[in-house]
Amino acid sequence: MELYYNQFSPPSRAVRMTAEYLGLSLKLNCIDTLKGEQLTQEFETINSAKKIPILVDGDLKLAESRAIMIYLVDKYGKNNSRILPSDPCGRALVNLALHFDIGKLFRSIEQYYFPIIFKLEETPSAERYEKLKEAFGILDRMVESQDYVAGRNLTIADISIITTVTTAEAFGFNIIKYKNVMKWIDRVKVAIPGYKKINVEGIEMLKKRLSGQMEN
Ligand SMILES: N[C@@H](CCC(=O)N[C@@H](CS)C(=O)NCC(=O)O)C(=O)O
Repeated sequence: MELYYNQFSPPSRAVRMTAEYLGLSLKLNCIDTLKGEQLTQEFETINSAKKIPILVDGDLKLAESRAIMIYLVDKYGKNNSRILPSDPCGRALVNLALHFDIGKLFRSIEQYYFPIIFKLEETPSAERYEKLKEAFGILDRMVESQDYVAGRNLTIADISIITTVTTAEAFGFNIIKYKNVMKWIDRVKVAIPGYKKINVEGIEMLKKRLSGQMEN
């Protein structure tokens, strides 16, 4: 199985940590999106949307990190019903958290920070900042009365959301006042195999790249 990825990319890191959790080995092909390597014709034949991550497993070329994570557990994760429950109720809660991540949390981070990072707007949007804080408020309440985002166990939703949250932090978002999120981070980072090698190293590289970019 091959993964087209980048260490800076939060969804790529989520897929890699899921594979690590399942004990799967992936052939890693690094795509430098800042150099536009995802825009080549060769890459377009793998993913017409020109985005990473992409998993190639035989004839299957699969985009969207959350779809990839579900596929990996469904196909290769025998006896891993904890990380993605097979009962409808448990799975619904994981789906809920994954949809919250892509539709609200990651989206609000992207909408607030990308114009600042890529210098597209002169003034940061106060309205989008409120939306970002609202999303973190929802996450904080999600982990107020349960240890993980979808219940009592670590699931792929935690793996996806931890990459989103740590990316927001790298962009400069202050998460300290979200007390339940802070406690959840401490639980999640020790529960995910390969967290340090994959997520921490990726975040450190991202921070270095961002500070270089800020200096330009
Ligand atoms: N929802 C997608 C997001 C994919 C995505 O936006 N990938 C970024 C890197 S994190 C990318 O490939 N950007 C290159 C571009 O937009 O040209 C997922 O979770 O896989």
